[in-house]
This record gives sequence, structure tokens and C-alpha cells, in this order.
Amino acid sequence: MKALITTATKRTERVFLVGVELKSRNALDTRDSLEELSELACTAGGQVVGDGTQKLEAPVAGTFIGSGKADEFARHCRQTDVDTVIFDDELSPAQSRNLERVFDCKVLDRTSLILDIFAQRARTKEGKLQIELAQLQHLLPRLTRFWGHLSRQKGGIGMRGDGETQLETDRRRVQDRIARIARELEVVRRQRSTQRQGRQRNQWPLASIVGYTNAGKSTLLNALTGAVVLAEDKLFATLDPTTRRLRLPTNQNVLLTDTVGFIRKLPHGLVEAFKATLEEVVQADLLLHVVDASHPQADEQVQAVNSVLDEIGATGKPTLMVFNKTDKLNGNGHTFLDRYPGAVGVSAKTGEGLPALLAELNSQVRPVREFMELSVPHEAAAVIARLHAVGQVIERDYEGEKAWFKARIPPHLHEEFAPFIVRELQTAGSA
Ligand SMILES: Nc1nc2c(ncn2[C@@H]2O[C@H](COP(=O)(O)OP(=O)(O)OP(=O)(O)O)[C@@H](O)[C@H]2O)c(=O)[nH]1
Ligand SMILES: [Mg+2]
Repeated sequence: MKALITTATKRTERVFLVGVELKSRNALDTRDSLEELSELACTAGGQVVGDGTQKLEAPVAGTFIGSGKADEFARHCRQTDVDTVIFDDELSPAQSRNLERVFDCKVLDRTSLILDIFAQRARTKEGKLQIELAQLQHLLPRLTRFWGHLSRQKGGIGMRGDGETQLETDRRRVQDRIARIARELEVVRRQRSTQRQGRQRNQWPLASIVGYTNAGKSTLLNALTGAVVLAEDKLFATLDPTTRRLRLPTNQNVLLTDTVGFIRKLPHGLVEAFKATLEEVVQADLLLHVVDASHPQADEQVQAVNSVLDEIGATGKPTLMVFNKTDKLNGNGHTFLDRYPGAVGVSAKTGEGLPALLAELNSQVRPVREFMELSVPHEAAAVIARLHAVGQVIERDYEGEKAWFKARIPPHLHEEFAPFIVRELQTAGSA
């Protein structure tokens, strides 16, 4: 799909940003969010030449901001030769249409900008499929826009039928493509799940690195495992997960996965589309939540990451908080240690704190799988199959009234098997 912002054009696109200060937000949040939007626009290859905000009780139905304000911004944009206006919040299809009319130039929202960056960055087949799915799902309700342009060009009256037919055809084509991608992604998801089961049979606990975009996740994976994942000072440098084996000081092995970063206001459709990738996070035994400790909004970023974790169903997983970039703190306090007990401070760049992180990992992954004695009715075949898939069955006995197992089960799945657990046998040591 064509990129919305291209660096290939003769000159860099001149971008104007618009934010609103809703009653539910404070001015500072709006500013932070706009600054981040500006980074996103630069990552996409644009040049931000200005921004504007408006205080509102609630978004205006037709144009998101007040129409007077929109006119004022539009005049300013014409004077400063702006090519693209980007709103910090998601616009409805009707709002984008109306705003394009007012501004008489391309109007994007935060979601389409993020989608655009993802599209530019996708490398693997899986990544490309996921991003195309997200783009098409975002496009579908907006397809009327094309009909709008068509009817305007051709005078409207008399063209309606044609436009409508064209629109229906477009819609059907998009829907067909969505269905096809969804099928292909299901295949990818199954392959991943098979790979993961293979790894789980190795008895190696799975740890997933999660965190806000640009927190230093890839740099940390590289520092810990000697991997060479691209790390750069751009948002969403990583899209595709990479897994490496990490040998802890006690010789315990852990599989460490680096994956896509999160951001606030991450479009729900994108989270949905990235299910195959994010499954690595959902299935992990332990999360390493990496935070850029030097970032002024570190706490807000932690919250944003936690809400995405909620959204993908990874709530309540054992999590080790890793405060990165301590080299940039210049000694002014590791105050996060008070707010996040058990957190570790590191610098993936200088290596400071990495031994402590390894030690903490060691103690956290030790009890990751525990021996359980389970008793399952013979007819609960699905439970028995699941137990074999996610656990390690050490002993089994199908002779009795119920099937009996001795197995290791990752702690976050204990609840699922709770009705069948007879007792916990012992804490397993290192694999
Ligand atoms: N000073 C300092 N910079 C760091 C540290 N860790 C990472 N960085 C820098 O932070 C930037 C982002 O690092 P990445 O490892 O790409 O971050 P990421 O979390 O993988 O980012 P995405 O994949 O884009 O979500 C890069 O410019 C790194 O060099 C650190 O400990 N100290
Ligand atoms: Mg990365």
C-alpha cells in the first residue's frame, strides 16, 4: 500500500500538527502528546513547521475542533505552505472529509500516521500482512471518501449510481482481501505456536521484552545476548520479534524475545492486527518491562504499556521492571526504585546494572515451572491436550477413574488448570 508520507517526493512534506485540550486532559498531557506526534511525523519523513491546540469541552462532531478554529488554522497553513495537517486524535471518516475541505490539503490523524510508519518498516511477510490488515480495516469505513472525490470531479449529479457501484466493488475487494490476509495470518500464528511448543519442550522459560517505543528494548537484547537487532533513535525501529537464548550465570537458559514497542493511543485495530506477533508476549512466562528512566514522561509511558498489556490479555503476568538509560540520569536519583519495588536500573549502552539484572532474572525464572499433580476426568480431552501442549508431563496414569498427571505448568496458567490440581509437589530448579 502506498505510503501516506513519502520521503521520495521532491521536497520534504511540511507538516502542521493539531491537538486538543479536552476537559479530561490537562495542558501538559496535550503538549507531551503533541511532542510525541512531532517525533512520529519526523520518523515518517515529514518536517513539522508548526502546531496549534484548542481547549474544548468535547470534540466537535463535524470537524473535531471548532469550525472557527479550523478556519484560522487553515489560513495559517496556507500562509506557511503546509502540505499535510496531522491531528493528534483519531478522526471519524466524516471529520477527515470535512477537514480536508476546510484545509484544502491532506489531513491525517495519529492512527494513519502510525500505520504509515509501520508500513514503511515492515520487513517480514508476517509484519507486512499484519500492517496491511490494519490499514485495510482502517480504510474500510473511509471508502466513501473516494466516492466523494469522484462525484465532485464529475459534477456529482448523474454520477451517483456509478460512484455507488464503484464504492460497492471497492468495499467488496477490500473485504475479500481482509479475509484472505486473516487466513494467511492464521497459518503464521499456527507456525509460531508450533515453534513455541518446541521451545517449551526444551524446558526453557520464555521471557518477553516489552516497553514503550524507543525505551531501548532492542539495545538491551543485543547487550544481553550479543544479538544484532537494529536499534536506533526512531520510534518503532522494531516490528518483528526476535528470540535469542540467554544463558544466566547459573547456566539456566532463558529465551528472550524482543518485539514491537507500544505507544499511547495505539490504535486498537493495530493491536488486533498484530496478534500473531504479540502472542509472544501473551505466552511468555516472564515479562521484562523496559522503561526509559531518563524520559520525563516515564510514568505515563509505563501506564500506556500496561494498558496495551491489558488489551492483549497479558495482565498479571510476572513482570520485572527494568529502568534503562541510567547513564543519562547524571546521578539525579533512581527514584523509580521507591515507586517500583523490585525494579532494576540498567544502562544497555554502558552495561551498568546488567549483572544485577541477570541475577534478578535468575531468581525470577527459577520457580517458573512447578510440579503439579493433576487429576482430570477422562472425558475432558481438551484439558488433557492443552496440558500436553503448554506443560511438561513428567508422569501419567490413565488407569484410574480419572487420568492422573505429574506435570510442570507455567505459573500464569495455573489458574486455568486450578480445578484439576490436586497438589503442588515442589518448586522446580533450573532446567
Ligand atoms: N544513553 C542511552 N541510550 C540508550 C540506551 N539504550 C538504548 N539507547 C538508545 O535509545 C534509542 C532507542 O533504542 P532501541 O533499542 O532501538 O529502542 P527500542 O525500545 O527497541 O525501540 P523500538 O524498537 O523503536 O520500539 C537508540 O538510539 C539507542 O542507542 C542506554 O542505556 N543509554
Ligand atoms: Mg526495537
